[in-house]
Amino acid sequence: MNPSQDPSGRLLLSGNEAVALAALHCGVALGTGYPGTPSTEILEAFGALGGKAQWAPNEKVAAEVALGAAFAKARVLCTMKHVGLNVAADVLFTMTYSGVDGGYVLVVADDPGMASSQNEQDSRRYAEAAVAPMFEPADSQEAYDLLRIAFEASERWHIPVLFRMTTRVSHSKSPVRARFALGAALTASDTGAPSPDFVRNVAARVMVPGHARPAHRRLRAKMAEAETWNAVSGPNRIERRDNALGIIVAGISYHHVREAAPAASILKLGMTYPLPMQLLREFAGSVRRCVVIEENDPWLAVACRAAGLPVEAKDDTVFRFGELTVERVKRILAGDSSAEPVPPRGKPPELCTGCPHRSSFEVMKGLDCIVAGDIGCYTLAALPPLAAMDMMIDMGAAVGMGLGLRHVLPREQAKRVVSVIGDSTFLHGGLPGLVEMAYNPPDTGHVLVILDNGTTAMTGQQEHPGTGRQLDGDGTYKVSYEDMARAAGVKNVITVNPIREKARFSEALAEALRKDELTVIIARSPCILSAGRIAAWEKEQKEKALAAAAAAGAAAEAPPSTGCGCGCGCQS
Ligand SMILES: Cc1ncc(C[n+]2csc(CCOP(=O)(O)OP(=O)(O)O)c2C)c(N)n1
Ligand code: SF4
Repeated sequence: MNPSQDPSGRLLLSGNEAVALAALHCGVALGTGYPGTPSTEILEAFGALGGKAQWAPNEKVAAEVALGAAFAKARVLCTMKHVGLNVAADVLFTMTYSGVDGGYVLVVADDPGMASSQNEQDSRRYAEAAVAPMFEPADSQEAYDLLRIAFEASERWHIPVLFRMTTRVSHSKSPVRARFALGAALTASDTGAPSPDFVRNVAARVMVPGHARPAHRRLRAKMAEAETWNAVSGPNRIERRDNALGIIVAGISYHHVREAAPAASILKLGMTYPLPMQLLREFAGSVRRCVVIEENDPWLAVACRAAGLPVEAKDDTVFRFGELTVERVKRILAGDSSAEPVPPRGKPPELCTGCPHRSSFEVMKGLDCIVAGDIGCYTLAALPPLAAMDMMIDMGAAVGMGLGLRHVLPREQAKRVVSVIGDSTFLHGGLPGLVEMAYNPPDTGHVLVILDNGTTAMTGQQEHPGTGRQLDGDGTYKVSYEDMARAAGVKNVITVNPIREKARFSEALAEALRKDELTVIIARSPCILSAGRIAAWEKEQKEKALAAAAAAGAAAEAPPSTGCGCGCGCQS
């Protein structure tokens, strides 16, 4: 992260960079998460700024690591994309009951329009369902400012809070005035972050029914307080202009509204759960026509109407889909739901030339496999010309879907079924599927292919537990897919290079499909975009190991550096 600065000292930052800088300036002790567009750069930038940032194997683990840190009174940041919150939902729904001791902000980045996602679910529904306060910035400055407010709210009500970004806010750059200079050395009194400390509180943290029942009541009481606070002191503002039209808005839609309807009065919300109902009521009653403008679901409009507010909403048959734009906001305000212009089709994405996934899918296509696939660069194998993947739903689903097909299909079809999953995706959500495969094996056996390209390529080549490197590139333990497959109970475990050993791969897969046994094939060859970086890192590690071994050997031969100098080993 190397932002430019204007003469007045403002930094040009993306929303994700602004969150990272704010986290540093709030004294966040730990940033954890799992990559996913549009959220990925937050942790990378936080690490680059000097924060302690680490990738977890999946979002649930990330949220749990963050929870442990927050139980120890630390300020903690957890990042993920919207579908990641599905994976972390189990811990989310109960950590709002338990509460936290330190500030806990879970940043969730939604993707209206699905620029790079499999659905356009709306995380505001999670705030309401899990009962977690939610903040929503409209641009980078707000992302920077609101993060501090979010930490303060988390510490005030001892509750994890959600911080909803959307693609446009995450990736657009706009000026930010920060509280501290870039690179400033900050103390705890600058950041306001408390020192980590563990204090036993079993009743609050062990969520057995006897503790969870009062915890639920406590949570609802906290929300009632939070709603009052939000209406009186929350990060919301009314911009009074013409009272003929008033617009209720949050997030990026605010900027579209300002351009589409410059004369309108606006209630701009920064905290969208719990909603400041009193403020909404006053605003709706102060304008002649009141319209809610929002991307994704009609969540805000439905909440306002349920409270009896006379607000208009967008036409959901048209504007529930995709991002809003200035043009679309003008159409909503004009009540124009006519067919929208269809944007020209861009060039479809494809696997890089020389990508190892190409060879792997050519092998599977050559054997007429029914492919239960997964999410990653390799999903592109579903598109022509390869057209070699039959299904993709969510991370880790390849294994379970393949097993389901095997259980019910007629034998001749079942014998063609292969589950295919990337290395990062396998560690994220595929491991329990591997265990299921050995626990409930189909009569025809099954074949699982793990595409080990040594990186999380799709989201920008992040590290994961199978690469042997941490987020900052430091070496760490590297898990073995071969050992995991054997430990789960799979008899046939084969490793091939899908490019250099393509014929062997094809023979091994054909043989595995013939047998009524369980087989895991690890197709190992680096992503070509990462190969140079990985090779350079491995070379550096080897050189370091050699140097360390040489130094250790020299030390063993040399007389001790302290002592009498006679070589006797005395330390006098
Ligand atoms: C629950 C969830 N979290 C994150 C993502 C974003 N995402 C899509 S695929 C992927 C991992 C891809 O890595 P890998 O399986 O190694 O395949 P590669 O892209 O390297 O081929 C990620 C993080 C997602 N779609 N769903
Ligand atoms: S980035 Fe890597 S894994 Fe993705 S298509 Fe290109 S070579 Fe293949």
